[in-house]
Amino acid sequence: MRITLYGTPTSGHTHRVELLLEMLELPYTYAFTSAEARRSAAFLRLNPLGQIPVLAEGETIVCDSNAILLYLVQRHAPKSGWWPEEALAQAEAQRWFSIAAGELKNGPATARLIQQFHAPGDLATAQAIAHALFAFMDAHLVERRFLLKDTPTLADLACYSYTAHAPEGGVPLTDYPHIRAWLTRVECLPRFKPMPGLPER
Ligand SMILES: N[C@@H](CCC(=O)N[C@@H](CS)C(=O)NCC(=O)O)C(=O)O
Repeated sequence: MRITLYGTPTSGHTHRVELLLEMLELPYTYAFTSAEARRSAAFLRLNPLGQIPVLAEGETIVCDSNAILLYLVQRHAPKSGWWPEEALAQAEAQRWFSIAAGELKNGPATARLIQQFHAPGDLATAQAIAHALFAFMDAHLVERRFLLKDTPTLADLACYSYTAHAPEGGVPLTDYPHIRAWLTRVECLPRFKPMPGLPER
C-alpha cells in the first residue's frame, strides 16, 4: 500500500519519520503541507489538531510523529530491533518518546522556532530547558553508544533532529561531547538523510 507523508522539510517532527522511512527503505510520497494547508478542511479531516506529520497508508491515517514511528516498525519491521521486545527496554524507549514530546519540544525545538522562525515565546526559558535536558542526556550517553543500548532504536530517531538542530535556537552543543558523538553515530547509520541546514558543531 502506498505511503504518503504530510510534512515540511524543516519540521523535526516530520524529519524523524522521514529518517525511519529511509532507513526501512519504504517507498513513500512526500506531501508538502504548508502552515496554511494545515488549517484547510481537507487536512483537518486527517488530523483535527492541524499538526504535521501525518502518515497515510491506504485508508489508514496515523497522526503524531512518535505514534507514526511505532506504527511503521510494528507494521513493516516488527523484528528489526527498532522497538525493543523486553518490558523494561520498552519502558525506557517510551520514556524517550515522552522526553521528545516534552523537554525536547519545549526546550531546543521551541528555542529554534523562536530564533529561526520568529515564533512568539520565551527564548531564555526554552534555552534553559534545553540545557537542563542536554546535561542529563550527555551524562546518560557517557557509557552508551545509543540512548537505550548499543544499537539504535526509535528513541534515537525521536530525539535526533531537534538535538542536532539545537544551535539554530541559540543552544550550542559545545559543552556536550557525548551528545555530539551520539549525533555522529546516528548520522553514520545506513541511509541517514539530514534535515536541511544541519548546523556545524
Ligand atoms: N505531538 C506532535 C507535535 C507535532 C507538531 O508540533 N508539529 C508542528 C510542526 S513541527 C505543527 O504542525 N504545528 C502546527 C502548525 O504549525 O500549524 C507530533 O509529535 O507529531
